[in-house]
Amino acid sequence: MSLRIGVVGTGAMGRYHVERLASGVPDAQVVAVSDVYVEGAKQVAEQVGARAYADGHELIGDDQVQAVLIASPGFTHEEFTLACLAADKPVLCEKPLAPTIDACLRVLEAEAVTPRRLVQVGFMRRYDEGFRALKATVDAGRVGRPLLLHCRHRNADVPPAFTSDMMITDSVVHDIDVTRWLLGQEIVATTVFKARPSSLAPQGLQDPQMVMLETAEGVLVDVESFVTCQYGYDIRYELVGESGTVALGEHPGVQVRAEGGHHGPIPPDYRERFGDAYQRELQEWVAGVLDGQVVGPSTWDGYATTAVAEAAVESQTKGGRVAVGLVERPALYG
Ligand code: ISE
Repeated sequence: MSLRIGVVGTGAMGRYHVERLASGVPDAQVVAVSDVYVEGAKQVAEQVGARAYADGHELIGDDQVQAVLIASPGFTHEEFTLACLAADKPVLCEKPLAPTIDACLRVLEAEAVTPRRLVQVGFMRRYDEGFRALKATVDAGRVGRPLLLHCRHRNADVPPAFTSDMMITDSVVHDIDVTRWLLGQEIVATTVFKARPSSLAPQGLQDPQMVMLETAEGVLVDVESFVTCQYGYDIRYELVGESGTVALGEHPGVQVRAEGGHHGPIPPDYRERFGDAYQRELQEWVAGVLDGQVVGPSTWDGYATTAVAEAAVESQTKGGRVAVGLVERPALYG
């Protein structure tokens, strides 16, 4: 039996997911796509034999659609996720769950009163083999009790409209999610420091920034966000425990020593670096939904991450340490 999926949004991420569903998830069938730019939706629909809609709500209401993937712009996520909940359809929503705490809380409140989870948020790093190995190492106690976590998050470049707050709400959100997932703790405070801006960054972009996170049990986390590093997409982590360290991403791929030098590949962007993770995310989501369960990153994770990101943006604009307060965790989220 295959899962009939509707994809809302056929911009870059929507197309990417449609291609991956069509080529790498045999148990999935994309039966409908939608986009406000309906010509774009029609092109994608033709490639996979799906129906095209201009309105995501019509797609969600289509009886043929059993589950929905939302890849439209972040500010539309709340309304489409709420519509999926009202229609009792499982949904994989690209990050962020929603751009504001209030919007996330509305989704949380709508889902928390239902008997089972329907919403999964697209934090795909949790599906990356390297990140899973990192977590397995920490969980097995091989480096002792975690004390510090160093995260480096560098992009070669960003689109012209990219702003300093988006460095947190679009990029660092992944590191916020990984921190909570890896350590199994909430983040209670954040402070953002600004380095002198790179002369290669667009005028007005505060790049790079250091985002400090403090967890409930006192682990200190530093996230370097550098979105115009020029040389490639570079994600590196090091967790420092009481009796050892565990690192990720220092030397990805094949390393060559030749011609008096030492060379290794650097992926150009996140789609290449996390291609396998996106694929696995889709495969596991489809398998889970067919099995009647949604177990990936939850609405609670989406809410907690946005709450930390909002606090970090406040620290970025006003300066100083900003505490993060969360509502009580509903029973549905364990
Ligand atoms: C992008 O939106 C992503 O989701 C990537 O994973 C992240 O690394 C990048 O910085 C974001 O712009």
